[in-house]
Amino acid sequence: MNSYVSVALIDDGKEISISDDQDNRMRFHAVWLRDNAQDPHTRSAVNGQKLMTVSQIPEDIHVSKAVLKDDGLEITFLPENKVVQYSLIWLAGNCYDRISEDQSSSVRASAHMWDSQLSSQLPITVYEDAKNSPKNLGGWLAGIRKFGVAKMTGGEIKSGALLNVASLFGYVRETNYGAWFEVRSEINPKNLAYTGLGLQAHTDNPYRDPVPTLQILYCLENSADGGENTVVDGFGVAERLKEEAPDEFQILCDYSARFEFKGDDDVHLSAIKPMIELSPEGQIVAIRFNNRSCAPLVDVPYDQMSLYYKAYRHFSDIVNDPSMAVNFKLSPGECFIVDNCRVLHARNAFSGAGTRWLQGCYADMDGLLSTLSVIENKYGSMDLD
Ligand code: NM2
Ligand code: OGA
Ligand code: ZN
Repeated sequence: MNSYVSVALIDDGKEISISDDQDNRMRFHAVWLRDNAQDPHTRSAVNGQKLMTVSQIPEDIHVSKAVLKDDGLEITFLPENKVVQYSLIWLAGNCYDRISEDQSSSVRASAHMWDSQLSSQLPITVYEDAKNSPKNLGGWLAGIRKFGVAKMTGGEIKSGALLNVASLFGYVRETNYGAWFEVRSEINPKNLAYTGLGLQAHTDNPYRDPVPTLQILYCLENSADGGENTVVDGFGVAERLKEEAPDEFQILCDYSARFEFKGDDDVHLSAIKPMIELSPEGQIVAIRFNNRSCAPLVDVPYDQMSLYYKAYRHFSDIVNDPSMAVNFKLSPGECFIVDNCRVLHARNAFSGAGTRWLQGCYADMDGLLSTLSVIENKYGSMDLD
């Protein structure tokens, strides 16, 4: 840790500056410090939740005194005349006084992009191992955080067994398709997934807001000809589009597409969202791509429509590029999970004498990341590198 040697008030105590022996400084605003006080009147000692609202902070809040003590900082706030202790490690860990943001990557910090080379390193574990070992589970979940996809083998070959996978890390998201759904060829299919047709790589349910952020597809039988699965890193596709044609990348971010599903008489879902969604910081946060569920695009201005379609086709061509794809054929008792805001999944058409029967369910990333965080707080980082 740096050793901090001096603290100074700026602008009559509306800000402070803490300096180390190398003359590096961290500045903080009085209102930020007051809002982030850790004392039991500001935050519950029982659950860590904040007890006060921002309106309760005096508008003229300022620091009247700031004193370095061992590895802490003691601040006196006026007009409250309130004394609060801060740990310097905590302040350094939460410092927002940076010269410039690291713009090196435009995707989520935890995401490592991949292409077909991931085949040999796809995160994979055995159900019983993940169930019995928090570290094994943690490693698998960290793989999902990093690559947005993982496989699991050794599950029970039994209807509903996919729910055991979901409960390793979180909660199923029930939808109009049920808590889980049968993915097999049906006579009057309410969704093209319930046929033997091939499905271009896609994200599920872009017609839903919010979209399910995870999907599990679990194999019970796979003896038909075909029916192999493919996964593609949608962030990687978007990044490649950005490199190959920045204006095309931008137009898929700038205008909303429309997605819709009404294959069932009592369901009419629709959402107006871009195919590439960026955060306010310009990082890719979600991809929505599903040819079967695109509604007429009416939010793109007339004079931009040609470019939009050029970009949409280019994105689709990259999605279809075999150099981006990881392929596998699931066996009974095996499943894969995808980050449905990032990784696209496809299947080849299937037919013939055998049977193909998968079950699927949705779940959410918040629960998965929470479980992973709890494991990491106990055992340390689960990232391999
Ligand atoms: N199913 C499998 O998003 C989609 O419509 C893909 C979803 C029907 C739940 C298929
Ligand atoms: C789906 C889907 C793939 C498969 O159900 O959403 O994409 O392997 N299915 O059947
Ligand atoms: Zn799907």
